[in-house]
Amino acid sequence: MLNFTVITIFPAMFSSPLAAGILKKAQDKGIISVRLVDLRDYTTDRHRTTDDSPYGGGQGMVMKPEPLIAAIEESRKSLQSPRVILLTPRGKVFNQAEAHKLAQEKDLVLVCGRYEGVDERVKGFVDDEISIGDYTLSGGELAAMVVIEAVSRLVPGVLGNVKSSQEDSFSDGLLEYPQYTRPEEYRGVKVPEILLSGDHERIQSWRREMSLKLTRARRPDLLRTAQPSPDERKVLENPRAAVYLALLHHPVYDKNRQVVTTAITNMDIHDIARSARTYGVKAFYVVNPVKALQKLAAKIIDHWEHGYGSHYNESRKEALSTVRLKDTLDEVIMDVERESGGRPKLVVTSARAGGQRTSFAQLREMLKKEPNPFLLLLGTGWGVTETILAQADHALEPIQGGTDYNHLSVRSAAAIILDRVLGTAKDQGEGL
Ligand code: JD8
Repeated sequence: MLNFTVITIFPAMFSSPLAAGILKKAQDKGIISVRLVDLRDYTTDRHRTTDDSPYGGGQGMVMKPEPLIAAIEESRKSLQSPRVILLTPRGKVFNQAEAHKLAQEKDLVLVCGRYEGVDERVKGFVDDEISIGDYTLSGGELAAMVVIEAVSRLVPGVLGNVKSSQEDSFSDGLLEYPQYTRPEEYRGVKVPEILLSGDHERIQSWRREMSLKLTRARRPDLLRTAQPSPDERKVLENPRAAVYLALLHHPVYDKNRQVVTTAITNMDIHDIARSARTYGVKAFYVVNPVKALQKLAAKIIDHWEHGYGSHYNESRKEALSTVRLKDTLDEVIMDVERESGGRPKLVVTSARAGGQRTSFAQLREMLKKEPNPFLLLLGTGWGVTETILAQADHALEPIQGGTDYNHLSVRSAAAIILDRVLGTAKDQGEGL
């Protein structure tokens, strides 16, 4: 049982919506009740005034505090522990999760303003402020009605069966799949074959797929909260060029611009491997021609892939299985070509400014359009040599932090680059 109390100067606005359909039935069954409180009954002057002109001037009228607060205090006295909610465009935007929370309450008091809104001091007498969305209404009444309907549907017994509220749009965070009824063909448009098949398992998975695809197309923001399963993510995946990553230890510059070979570091291998695995990089090449260093790296990897470490930490093992040791960049290119069948586009990353640079957004777009794999090259030391730069198809724009200090570790740069190129944060596109 959930009781709504509505404080308003227009109780009549609620009559017809409450006198039809599900809400009428729910009241008849005694599962919800709605008490309409006429704010004018809490005025004290003979004109029953609820508004007044604003201090400081300006157009329109403001709801006086006294009648509103008298009505709220009366409700608090007569009810056990009601939740008092002011409907206002400044409130927290109402959604299905909020509706679920409110459906747990016993008594909800909905306070409706009009005109230019309520005197600021009323806000100290309410528990919550709610808005139903970013558009302008003339008062809180229709907003209150929306809250009453959305919340009532979630009160046990209001909907015929328990299932229908769980099958709703938003209950699983996705948009509804397409619905059809008779006739089988209407003005040349047929009902999808599968819905006539009687195969309920296939129908269910078709509907789920439709929901996911529709949600991606219309409301990609919802996909984030819906958390589709790995199988469902597959359904939504956009084909994208394969991305490989290489950490180049030779040829690179030292700080005096001498061409050198840098040492392999344990932490670079581990951390970049984990980043690579996280962002779906096909393989992470560590390029170093010094056999002794390669041996050391191989030993580290073997420990985590096959040795004691493989049992100790499964996810580390999974990440390190993407690591491949090579002598030279040419060998890497050949290996990528062997595996993927296409010559990789070479993308260098460099902290140095200048030259024709490809932006991160441009690279993201290229990955969607180009059939060839991409090889992202990370330099160690003081960066890749001019020779390598000349070989590259693209030079990525440098990562900039907006200060004069520019000394990211290669591990950090790798993570930032991978996120910018392959990440799926809210403003990076698709939505998954
Ligand atoms: C309460 C007065 C109108 C508000 C001038 C004309 C909710 N999602 C929503 N949009 N609008 C409201 C809402 C509007 C209201 C009142 C709720 C009381 N107005 C005023 C201030 C600016 N307009 C709402 N919930």
